Amino acid sequence: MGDSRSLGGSYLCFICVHLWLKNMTTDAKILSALRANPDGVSGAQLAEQLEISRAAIWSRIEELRQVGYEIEAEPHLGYRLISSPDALHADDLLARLGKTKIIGRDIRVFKETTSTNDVIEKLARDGVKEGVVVFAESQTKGRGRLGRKWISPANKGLWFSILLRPDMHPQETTQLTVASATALRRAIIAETNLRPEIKWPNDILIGGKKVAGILTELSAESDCVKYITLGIGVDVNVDAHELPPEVRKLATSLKIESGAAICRAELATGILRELDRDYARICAGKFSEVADEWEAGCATIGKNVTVLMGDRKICGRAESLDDAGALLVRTEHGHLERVIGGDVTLEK
Ligand code: BT5
Repeated sequence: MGDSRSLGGSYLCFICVHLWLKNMTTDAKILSALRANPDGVSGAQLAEQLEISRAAIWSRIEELRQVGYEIEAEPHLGYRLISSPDALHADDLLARLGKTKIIGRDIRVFKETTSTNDVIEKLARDGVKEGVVVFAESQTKGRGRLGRKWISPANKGLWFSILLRPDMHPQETTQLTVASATALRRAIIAETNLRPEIKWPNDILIGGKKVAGILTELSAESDCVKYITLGIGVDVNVDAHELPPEVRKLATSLKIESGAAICRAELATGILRELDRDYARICAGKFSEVADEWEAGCATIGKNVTVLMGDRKICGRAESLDDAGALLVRTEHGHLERVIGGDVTLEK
């Protein structure tokens, strides 16, 4: 009984991997095979695995070299990946990401867009399935909340958006911002030796300065979410001089904090993997698990805060999150206020 269950499991797993490989482009499959075989893989093996001719493999390898992949070819060892370019490539991101449930099963990279959230909105209206991720090397109209500007220096950060179609009420969507913050924090910790903190609802801070922001935009009909555009900006290799002075005071980057440039593709796929995990937890009704982790990594809980919501101002102590991801603030008069948006300032 035990045996047949586990056989069934591995068979299903084999089908999943097979489908995942089938959906990959030839370049993604080649990069995936090169990464899996750091000592080299022969043209014949690649040709057999990918079911195309050796000449076709050679011509794809040439094209990968043209876009900056350093691939060595040795008569006995075959092809070996020596280095990858810093530029983001959809095929490479797919190959590095491996299999995920939803997030990242379709990845698109643009050299420049207005805002990656705009591109996702168009894809959403065209009926594209959830999970598609759009990266841009630069944005001409990157935006934050309430029409604020998001500075996106070219080739230096991760500026990307994800299309989600969760089965949830519009009031619950703060859960997704909370989940994104926990996923971002985990991925940054895994990729660097830094200790980022979360500031409710959408900031990741290092040493009190902002290193990443999240913009969750919602399209809803009556009581139902049609789709969510989850936009994430991470200052990866941004140098201080690339930010305008007013932003420089409040912002930092992973490179500034760690003193070394970070591989953007590795960080990007780390974030997508973590997001996929947290999105699955939320869809399975396990938001409380995510919320516990969020509270453990959060700079807001237990602090005295001032919250500005339009022209309303709430002062008090941030106590916890509720089931929908709203922040519960105990005011100086002892009332518990439920905060679902606005700007939070941490008081010293
Ligand atoms: C945010 O808004 O923090 C959400 C940022 C989301 C950006 C991503 S990039 C991909 C996707 N496409 C988009 O167009 N947007 C998303 P908010 O909490 O309103 O913070 C905005 C404020 O952060 C600005 O007013 C500046 O003070 C500051 N800021 C702007 N650019 C920054 C940067 N690169 N790094 C850190 N802080 C920045």
